[in-house]
Amino acid sequence: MKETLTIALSKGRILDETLPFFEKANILPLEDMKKSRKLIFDTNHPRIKLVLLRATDVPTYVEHGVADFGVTGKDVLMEAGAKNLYELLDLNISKCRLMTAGVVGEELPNRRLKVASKFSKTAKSYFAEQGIQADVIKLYGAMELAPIMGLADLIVDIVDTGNTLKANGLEARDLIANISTRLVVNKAAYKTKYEQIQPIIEMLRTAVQVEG
Ligand code: PRT
Ligand code: MG
Repeated sequence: MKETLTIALSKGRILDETLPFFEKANILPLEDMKKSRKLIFDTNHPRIKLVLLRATDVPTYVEHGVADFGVTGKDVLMEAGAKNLYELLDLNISKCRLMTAGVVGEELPNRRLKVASKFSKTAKSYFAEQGIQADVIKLYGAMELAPIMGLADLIVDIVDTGNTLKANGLEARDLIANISTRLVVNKAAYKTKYEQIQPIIEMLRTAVQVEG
């Protein structure tokens, strides 16, 4: 018997680029996901449902197998450290960079560094790999404030144009990772529902824009 497959999408900025992407792959929600207040959507495929989650919750739903697939940023996946899923495709959308940043022209102090970030686990392992002693302070937003207010010497944040950093007197320093949106699948579902899952992967694969 064929089962329903559930794909968890990330709300917000990623959704804006995910919807045209899914359209190209011919997976179409039956309602406007950006206007509706619903969280579960039927699609033009009777056995494919879409659910709308906060980006950081997508790995959790996929790891627990309540969503078969998930679409979220590499930054979110790195921070979640999720092990019960496979990363299948780079959708090549919502591209940005995860970087360290500090106050323009300011040298780093000669002591253990203070680093503020929403990506606290990623930041910790990055500085450990670099052999740099650092205490990481977890924040939930407005990271740009931390160096200005003296809470931290550096932040770890997402940079696209660099305008946000610049507007706050900060500059990007080191690249931690290039980020884009990924398609992930629950490990068990990948095995048990393989025949149903494979055609969906193919539909999405054909929609991936390869940049020349
Ligand atoms: O905002 P909220 O806390 O509710 O959720 P969220 O931040 O998780 O969601 P959302 O909708 O902001 O989407 C975030 C995801 O989009 C990230 O996980 C990335 O994978 C991806 N992405 C791509 C970005 C950016 N580009 C981006 N520029 N996420 C955030 N930014 C922010 C960044 O945090 C900084 O404030 O934009 C600012 C930097 O942009 P520039 O152009 O000024 O450098
Ligand atoms: Mg945001």
